[in-house]
Amino acid sequence: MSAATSACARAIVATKKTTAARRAGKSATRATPRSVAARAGGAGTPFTTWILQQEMEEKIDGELAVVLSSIGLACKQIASLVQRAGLQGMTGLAGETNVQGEDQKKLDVISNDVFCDVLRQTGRTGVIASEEEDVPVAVEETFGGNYVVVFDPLDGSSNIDAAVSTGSIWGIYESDSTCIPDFGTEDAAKIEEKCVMNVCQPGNNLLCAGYCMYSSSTILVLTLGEGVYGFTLDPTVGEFIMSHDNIKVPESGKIYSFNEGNYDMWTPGLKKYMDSLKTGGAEQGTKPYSARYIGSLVGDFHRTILYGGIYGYPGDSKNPNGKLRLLYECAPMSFIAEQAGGMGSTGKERVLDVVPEKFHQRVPFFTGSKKEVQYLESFM
Ligand code: FDP
Repeated sequence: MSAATSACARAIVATKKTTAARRAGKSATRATPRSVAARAGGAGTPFTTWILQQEMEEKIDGELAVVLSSIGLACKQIASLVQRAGLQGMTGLAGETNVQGEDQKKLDVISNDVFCDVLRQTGRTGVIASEEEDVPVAVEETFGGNYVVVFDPLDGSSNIDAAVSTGSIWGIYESDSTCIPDFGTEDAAKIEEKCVMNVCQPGNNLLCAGYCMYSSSTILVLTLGEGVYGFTLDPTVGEFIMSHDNIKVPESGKIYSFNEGNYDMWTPGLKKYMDSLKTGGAEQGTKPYSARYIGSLVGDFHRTILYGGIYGYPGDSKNPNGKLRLLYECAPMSFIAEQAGGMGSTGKERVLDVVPEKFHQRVPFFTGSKKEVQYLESFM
């Protein structure tokens, strides 16, 4: 590790501390003035109004407000593309594979362009990092703010051709000033190194995490570290409207969502856990759990936080770290799950505590109701 890189690494740990302190300070010291309480949004509040309210209440700054509204715009554009995909020849493969060796669908590529374009155009993002890109990219046109945005523009895309639910997932971090690329003096390799350092932050540093589900409704769910809010797209006015005020995941729930086709490759402990669900789980002798698996993380996660239960993508003998990516899938979903009163775990530790070693790192992932995730952990 070069001297500059270690400086970045140290700076990022410092960022983590200041972010946590800021969060703690905010909730400890900020009283809610009466005028703010009167303005505070609930069900029926448009997303753009809600963002402005968060800014007025100093939960976010103006730069982050711009980034959030641009993500809302990207989600609307992708929702529209997903809906018309079958009619406009946007189903099927793009003919390329991404750095992880996965075949890219046409809509993967188009959705990635949509996300990258809106984020660049805000001028408030310093680094953007996508599942579909080999490495994180520095944004040259930054003129304010320097947020780091990690995203999976279209998750669950193997479902697209059958018109089954898909979604976008994102996480937003603060960048550290010592890791901001200098286009005037630094070469491409140095800039790339700084971008990777900026992106490889633990989920504990997340300022915002969210997803948008493209299904029978288009639903955008996010957290800024103080509760979880859901907004449903009203197609008649083209605006997300708050439909889920302060989502809380039930403490337990008898639904499990795993790709059980991998059973034979699982560890004996995990197999034992899975078998136990069929005879009542923690309360043996009671009714068996129900299996629900779409194979689209956003859809499966959304159902899990609303109905309770557990979603899991474990490691197995072929892929010890499972399939899901830490930075733009597991960490954002864990932040949301925790903010809703649930958990996000690798089976052995809290996902938000995992410090990424590389950009496309995978981790085993279990999330949902607290009691269900704790019960799973007791087998691991
Ligand atoms: P996809 O490959 O279709 O993009 O993250 C990838 C993901 O979907 C998740 O959305 C989904 O939960 C999982 O993979 C499904 O994987 P399996 O087909 O192995 O179950």
